[in-house]
Amino acid sequence: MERLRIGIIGCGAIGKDHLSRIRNEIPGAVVTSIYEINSKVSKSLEQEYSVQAFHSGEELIDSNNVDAVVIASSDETHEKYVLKCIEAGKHVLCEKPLTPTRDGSRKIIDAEIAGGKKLVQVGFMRRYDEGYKSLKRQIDSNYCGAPLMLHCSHRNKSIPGFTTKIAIQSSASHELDICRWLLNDNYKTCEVKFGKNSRHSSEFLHDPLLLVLETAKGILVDIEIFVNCQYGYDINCEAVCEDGVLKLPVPSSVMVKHAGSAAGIISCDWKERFLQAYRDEIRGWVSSIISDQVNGPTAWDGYMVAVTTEALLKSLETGKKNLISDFEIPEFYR
Ligand code: ISE
Repeated sequence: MERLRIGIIGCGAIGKDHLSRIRNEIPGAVVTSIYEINSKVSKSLEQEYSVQAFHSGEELIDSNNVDAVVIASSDETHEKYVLKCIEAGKHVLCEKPLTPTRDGSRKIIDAEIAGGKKLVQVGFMRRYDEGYKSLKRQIDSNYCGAPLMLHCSHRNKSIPGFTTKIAIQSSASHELDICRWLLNDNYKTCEVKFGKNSRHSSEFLHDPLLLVLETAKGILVDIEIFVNCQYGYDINCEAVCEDGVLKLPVPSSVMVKHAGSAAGIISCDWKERFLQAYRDEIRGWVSSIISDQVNGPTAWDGYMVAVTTEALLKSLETGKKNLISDFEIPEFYR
């Protein structure tokens, strides 16, 4: 194969970043095709990047000029496009969450298993972040003893229009995946708690939320989701272990001492905070396809997050702690 020919479905937000990233930073790949529902955006990208703009995601997937597909369209469209890629036998990198529902992700893993070949990678890019990678190395080394608890917080400056359900399906999906990966464990129970709402929340949004989960090994994980925290994009993770504590490194910035204050800068943009992770994710995905493999987070990982999300949404409805089942990994994904 000369250069891997990639088609991107959904070029509104992160999809457009993937487009310029592949063009400027990945010599082994080229974006040949896009499908973007907004025709104005589609037209301008077609010209700017000299790509072919399709009228539907399905046509793009079927095109002979596309070897592999990136899906960055709205969450509820992921299922149909991923299933179509599996049917077409094409590798696909699907943004998180794999699907907003458990059933949708189940259909994907069933289809992938039936097809007999791993083709799906899920865009849980934090697994490529240097900070999370070194945190995992420390946990795995057992230097501080076994992990007992994880305290996490996920704060966005402000996301207009978010509901509690979307905050759990979209924002929390990163946390659910990364904690499971860090601990090499599955969740057994989960609960959603909320108390006083921020004055910046709306009638459809409890903000902040607290998710409390227990893993099969008995490790407690608490996750604060605060989507209108006002001050920046702030991601924290602390592992409390038997003999010490491990903290996710925060991105460093210049300390500015001026006019009676000393302050560092905190980014407000999640794409910027995880820039290196996104780069390495795309690079890793492209090179794994060249060797016809999936080395990153699989459809099974996406399914595990969807299962947990559904259990959290049930807890939100009932106010009770919920049991999580179905975490026996099929042989195909081992
Ligand atoms: C968004 O989709 C992301 O991926 C961000 O990392 C997350 O912080 C944000 O809450 C999501 O909506």
